[in-house]
Amino acid sequence: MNHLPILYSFRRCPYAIRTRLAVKSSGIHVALREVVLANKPKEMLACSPKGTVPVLQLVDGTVIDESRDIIMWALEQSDPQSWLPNHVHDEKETLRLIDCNDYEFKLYLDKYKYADRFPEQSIEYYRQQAEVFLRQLEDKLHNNLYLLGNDISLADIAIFPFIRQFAHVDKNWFDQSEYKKLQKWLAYFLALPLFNDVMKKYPRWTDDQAVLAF
Ligand SMILES: N[C@@H](CCC(=O)N[C@@H](CS)C(=O)NCC(=O)O)C(=O)O
Repeated sequence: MNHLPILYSFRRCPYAIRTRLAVKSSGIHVALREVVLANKPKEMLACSPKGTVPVLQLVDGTVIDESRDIIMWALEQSDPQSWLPNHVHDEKETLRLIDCNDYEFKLYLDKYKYADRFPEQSIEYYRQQAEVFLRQLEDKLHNNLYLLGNDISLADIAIFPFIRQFAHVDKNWFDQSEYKKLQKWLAYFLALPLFNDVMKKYPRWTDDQAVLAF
């Protein structure tokens, strides 16, 4: 019998990072199970056969296996930092930005990161395609400190782990790029205690391990 919901996670996965940020911010306790993607635990695959992290299994057996749904599950119960949008306009813009991140930017990010596996185009081409999104974000940050205004919101939290991944592909290129506001925005999130908290290293979960309350 589990007393806590179980969160299957992988430390460096940007979908898992944004989910851990929301869960941590909500103050809801879960049992963390750190997964190795090349060797996923059968318990995780039994509850979510599609095999992506993050996966949340609630105490009543309900499974939530999309990062956005887990984020909403957490923040709708408790949102002490007011990340959820509270106007229809902000809600639409949040969704638009996260869709753009997840369904367009992420495709080019993967090709940029693993350009040798996609020889149809050059690494520069993939980076330029990804830059379309960077430019959008940079424009938003010209008027505001954060993507939706002068307060941190779900859009920032859901997107910065992906920009972090992009920046790490070629740190020198990113640091010298024209995206000055975005560089500062990213640096701010990387220095947040909450981010460092959710990036702590945990050993790979095995079924004889004591519960790691997160
Ligand atoms: N739409 C999913 C995407 C999650 C996803 O793709 N996670 C990657 C890791 S970053 C994964 O688990 N990939 C499966 C694998 O590499 O085997 C979500 O938002 O939760």
